[in-house]
Amino acid sequence: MLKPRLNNHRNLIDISGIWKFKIDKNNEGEKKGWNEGFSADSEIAVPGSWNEQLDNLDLLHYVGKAWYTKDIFVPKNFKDKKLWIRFDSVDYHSKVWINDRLVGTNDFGYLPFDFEITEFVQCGKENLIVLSVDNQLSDDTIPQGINTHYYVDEKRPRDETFPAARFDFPPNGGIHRPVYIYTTSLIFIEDIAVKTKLTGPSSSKVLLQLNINENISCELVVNISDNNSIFNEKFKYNGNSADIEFEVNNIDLWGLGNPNLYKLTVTLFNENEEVDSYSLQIGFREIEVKNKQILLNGKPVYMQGFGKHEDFPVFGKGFNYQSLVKDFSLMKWIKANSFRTSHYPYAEEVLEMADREGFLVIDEVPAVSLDFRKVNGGTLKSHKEFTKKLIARDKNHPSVIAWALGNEPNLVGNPDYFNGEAEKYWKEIFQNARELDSTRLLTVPNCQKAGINDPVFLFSDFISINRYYGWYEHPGQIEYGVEVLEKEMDEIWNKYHKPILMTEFGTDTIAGEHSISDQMFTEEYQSKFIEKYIELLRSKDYVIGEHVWNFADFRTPQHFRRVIMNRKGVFTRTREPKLAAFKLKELWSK
Ligand code: BDP
Repeated sequence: MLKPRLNNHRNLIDISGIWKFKIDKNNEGEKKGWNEGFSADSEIAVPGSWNEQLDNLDLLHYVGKAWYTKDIFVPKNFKDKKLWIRFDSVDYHSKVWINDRLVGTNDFGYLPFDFEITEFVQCGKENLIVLSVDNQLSDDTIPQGINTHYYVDEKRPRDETFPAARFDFPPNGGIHRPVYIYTTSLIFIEDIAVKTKLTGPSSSKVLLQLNINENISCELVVNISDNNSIFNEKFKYNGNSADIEFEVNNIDLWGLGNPNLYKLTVTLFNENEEVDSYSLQIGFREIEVKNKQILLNGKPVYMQGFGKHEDFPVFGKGFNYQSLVKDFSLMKWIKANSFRTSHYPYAEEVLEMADREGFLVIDEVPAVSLDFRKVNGGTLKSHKEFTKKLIARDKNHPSVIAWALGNEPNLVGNPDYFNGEAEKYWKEIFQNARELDSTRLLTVPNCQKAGINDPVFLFSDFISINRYYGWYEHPGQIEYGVEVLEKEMDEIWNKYHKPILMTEFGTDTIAGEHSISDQMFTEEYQSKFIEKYIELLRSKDYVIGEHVWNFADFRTPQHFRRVIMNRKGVFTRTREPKLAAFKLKELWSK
């Protein structure tokens, strides 16, 4: 489904705000009929994680079930339309009832889901919405979950975190992005996919793939404009999907520093009556890998930027416009030109801003630290489905240049990872993604424990590596770490002949700690580590970019390795700069 928008044919109400909330530690809500309504423990802000809002309920580390409810007034004039509810993301599993009737379930966090609710709501009245949410992950969810007893079975009790997680960020729960009620006409445009292919320095082929909700014969008007209309034509078609191809001329390409965008509007006519229209921003650009380089519109680009997280005090993983604006403003200040949505899809508003500001984005499927001892048919199925949903949501963003189909598989360093099964798995995951989108690049950031024989390298368009020599390995020895890294990078290049992006490198740094000697955790150590790594990366012509880990400090599950947060941020969690921020600004301004 397309992102809901307000126009002459579509209504839209944002029903975020204050909802009622109840914890369901014993998973008894459904048995007790909470879907019919319940007496709440508390109120809660939506969007937002439940973890940092409700200290009186002690939810900071809570994993399990919780319930949300709200009475929503649906106006009379929504009658005679199709009505929908949309959650931009709920983490993780959720189930939705309206007026005590089950509307649907969703098992994919970090991504939007819509349910048609025309038959469920009463217009001109209050309607009771109830939602149950469960943030317990399992072997076959993406990302995979873990239970504390696994650590014992796996004989790695010292890895145990609380809450248990296979990754280095907390498995927060809640309604993390806005919730909408919206309408469409009875006949409406379900989806628009825009594919462009440059045919010259200022011309492009355009392939529009449209889905209409019904099999009809009708007319479509396609308009593309900036200030002036550059294309306007009528097309006739039959059925419920249409492929329309045409060429546009005199266009300005989308690129770094000049993110030219155009407004595409599709208007749908049925029996000469206008029944729907939808507009979205598009850009014309081309991305490819050639020999040692990555080319944007035929010219080499070097990526400088960050791996990030959606994480902010109190909001947790909840979307908020303030940190969206703040993070882009800091990225512009520091002269970053790109980032990775580590380790999951970010809010669509982030990609829209990247489109407008001209940032390159590597958009990540949350298959983070897949443990192949626990990978099963269900994991593969969820992974493919997740990829499909992500591409369906983000396919029209010019800023998205690549899909990261996971991050650091085999972080546990299991030797069986190399027995051929994982290779088969990744082959299928990459093939699936290529069939869904042949216009973007594919990669999976690799960890040191999977090493240079990681099967993800075989299928990637460019190689992504996360390395911490001088931190986890060879602690305190930056120069030696850089030597080890250089050897390994040369080896990777010689083996695969694919350009390399450094997707993670960094050191935990406590803002305010200083030292004249190389001393881990100080601001000077982080700054020097980053400088030395960048010096090496820039000396290699097969390196296509550097993404520092991380943009900002972020909360983690509890473990003796972490003092509340992962402190590898160049900015603190509240976005104050550390010394390294100034170093990066200097290096990235060159
Ligand atoms: C890598 C992971 C990332 C971690 C980081 C670290 O990709 O999620 O936060 O290392 O340890 O393993 O700081």
